[in-house]
Amino acid sequence: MQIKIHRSVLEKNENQAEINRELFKKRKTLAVNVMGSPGCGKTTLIESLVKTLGEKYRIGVIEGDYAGTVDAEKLAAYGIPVVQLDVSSCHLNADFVATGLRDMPLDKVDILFIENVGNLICPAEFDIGDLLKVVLYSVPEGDDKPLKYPLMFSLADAVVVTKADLLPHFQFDISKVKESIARLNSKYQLFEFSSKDSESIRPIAGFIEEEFRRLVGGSPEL
Ligand SMILES: Nc1nc2c(ncn2[C@@H]2O[C@H](COP(=O)(O)OP(=O)(O)OP(=O)(O)O)[C@@H](O)[C@H]2O)c(=O)[nH]1
Ligand SMILES: [Mg+2]
Repeated sequence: MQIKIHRSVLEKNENQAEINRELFKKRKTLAVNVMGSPGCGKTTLIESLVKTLGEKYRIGVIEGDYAGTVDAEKLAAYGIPVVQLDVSSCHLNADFVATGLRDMPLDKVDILFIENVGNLICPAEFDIGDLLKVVLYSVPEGDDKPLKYPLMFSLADAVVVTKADLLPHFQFDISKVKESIARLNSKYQLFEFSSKDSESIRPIAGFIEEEFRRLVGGSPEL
């Protein structure tokens, strides 16, 4: 009798994700998976973090995009290493990230932001081996999204409510959002961010610094 075993796509992905995670730990690079729907403000937040953390930490970016290099070009303008991945799919996977890492000088990068493809479903299902998951959620999307996309919100280490300057113009109840996420996730932290308020990046940058110390240890090697 012959038994054929097919490994699932997700199992194969898990294995590569663990390899990526070990590499990040070994190189002392905090890999941050930045997820959220299209246009929620992922690139804007990364840009703001590059400006805030860039003097103290060596930052790199992997840009996963379905098409185009607009975001990669915007971030490369800061003189940091940027690798573009043309994903042709609705999410990054661990294999693809591993391919991108071949062009990323990890031993010279303290914090690696990985901008996932804009989507609230698939990126949650495919572990890429990151050490930290930051989920962005913009005010115009409405306050019911944790109920509709629970997996994404259940995995988040931090949820950033973006475009907070638009709160007066939309029906968006922050306390309702907090309650919905708390039912899914007991460890997450919530932040509000607006690109119009330069101070709003500080608590988020502080959180990333704390996680850098906790997860990869020590201080940056600048
Ligand atoms: N009012 C307001 N607009 C914002 C804010 N953050 C981002 N935007 C705008 O929202 C649009 C999308 O921002 P991006 O940062 O490109 O969003 P993204 O999530 O990277 O988009 P994709 O990569 O296409 O999924 C741009 O026009 C930004 O200027 C904010 O805090 N307030
Ligand atoms: Mg973007």
